[in-house]
Amino acid sequence: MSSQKAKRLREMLTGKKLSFLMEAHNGLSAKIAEEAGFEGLWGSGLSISASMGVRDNNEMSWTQVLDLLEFMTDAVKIPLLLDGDTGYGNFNNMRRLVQKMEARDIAGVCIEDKLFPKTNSFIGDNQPLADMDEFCGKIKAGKDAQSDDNFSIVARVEALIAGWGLAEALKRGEAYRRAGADAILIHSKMSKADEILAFKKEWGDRSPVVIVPTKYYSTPTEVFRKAGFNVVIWANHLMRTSMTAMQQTAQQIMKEESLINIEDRVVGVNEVFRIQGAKELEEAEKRYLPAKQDPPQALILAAGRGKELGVLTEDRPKAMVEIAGKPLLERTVETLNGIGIKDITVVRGYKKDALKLPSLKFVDNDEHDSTQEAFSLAMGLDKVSGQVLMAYGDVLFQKFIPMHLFESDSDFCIAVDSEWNTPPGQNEYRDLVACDRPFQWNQFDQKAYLQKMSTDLPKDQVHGEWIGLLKMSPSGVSQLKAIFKEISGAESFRKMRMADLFKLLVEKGKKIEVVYIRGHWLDVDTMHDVVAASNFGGSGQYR
Ligand code: SPV
Ligand code: MG
Repeated sequence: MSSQKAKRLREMLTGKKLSFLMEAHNGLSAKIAEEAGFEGLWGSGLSISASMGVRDNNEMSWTQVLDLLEFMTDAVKIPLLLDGDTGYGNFNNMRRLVQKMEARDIAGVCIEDKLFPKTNSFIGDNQPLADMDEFCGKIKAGKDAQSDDNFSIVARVEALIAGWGLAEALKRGEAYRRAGADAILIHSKMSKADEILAFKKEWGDRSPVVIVPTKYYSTPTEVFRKAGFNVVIWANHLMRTSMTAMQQTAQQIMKEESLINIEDRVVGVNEVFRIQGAKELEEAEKRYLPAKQDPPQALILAAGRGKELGVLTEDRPKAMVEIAGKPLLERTVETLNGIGIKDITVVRGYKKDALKLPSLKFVDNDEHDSTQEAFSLAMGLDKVSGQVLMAYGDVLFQKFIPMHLFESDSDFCIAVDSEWNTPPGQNEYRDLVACDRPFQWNQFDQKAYLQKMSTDLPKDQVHGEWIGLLKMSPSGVSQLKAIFKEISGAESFRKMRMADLFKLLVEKGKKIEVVYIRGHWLDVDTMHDVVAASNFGGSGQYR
């Protein structure tokens, strides 16, 4: 296994120019560091523990640290050097740690010569150091466990932190180098760089040297460069800067009970989405998910009065006549909502102000007295797009019927009741239909197509009755709009009924698929129908 990230970290450690590692403690900070231009990350023990709300004393288990590191390395292309504290145990734990890190493409680990559980270098004095030989064994075990030659083990010398002085630091550094460490990290808690500069002077170029100027931050970086250090670690400033920002923001929102003075000072959610890579997912969805179809829309023709209903339609259009306490139109809307159709446009005309229901769109046919259905359909069609279901406003139907229509890929598809004659309909105006084949139980897999629609087809030609539902594909909608444009100037257009329109479509060679049903719908034309409709929706067959 050969890791590009491990190779890159090794190049940074051994290169001639001074390199920088930026602290990161989760996937987000890792991405932010990478975007800022850093070539490598420091998986800081202090920052990771702080961000998790625990102490820098190995309170997080090493596998919890590993899980977090996986998010960090997955988030970026640059290498990560883990602050591995004391190696989470003895030589044996170190071996396992190295193997598990390599499996997650972590480029290297830094271990320090202190005792488990470790204490942060800046807490207290006289911290006990590990036995030098035992620590050398840990380094050797780690080096023997790695499978990629480029995986780096950095040995952190804490002799200066623990107050043992330069000679001890050099002695330990040399022992760790001989044990196989790829670099030495010499750490200091002084506010001046004197100690680490003295170390480097004595150390020379025996092996790469890494420093962490958290305390001697006022030293110009040029000094480190001139002294010949290889890598500088900015060890905790992303975590600390986020603490400053979070403390200020939390306190202000607590005090003001409002976001008004905060919003413009923080990144917008679009910036969050950008750094999360939302755009890539959007593009991948286009490649891998089936193309999304807009949900179908419905167009309900409800401009007419329905004179046959007498007093019931004196103050309201037929679609608002109540069936068992609920307007006809509301029932239709509920059925459509039930199959996911929310975008519903209603063409209204007679007593249009009485036709009110929430979340509907309206088109007004103010010439409803002198026009017929095709005129209303043409008006409504201008306001809809995509797949459209046209329904008469005075028809109740069970939801499986439009569902069947939407299963068809034909541009035009109508529902036809093959039981048109049983029992005899009450209404003299019926859209009777002749198809290229009658309904037959054993022909479910064969499509049927409309040949004729008329109110007065000879009985022996009738295969069923159109129930007032027409599904149009997006192309069907455009075709019909084009036809309306062509005929809209003709006087006959104003009086065109749906049967006339279908006749015209057939004449123009349009194929109109017929889906046969058997009952489960009802049109409300007469008082008798109103009574029958009160029972609609049960399990029986109505018509
Ligand atoms: C860390 O980042 O956790 C370190 C460096 O060990 S420091 O806290 O500066 O000692
Ligand atoms: Mg640390």
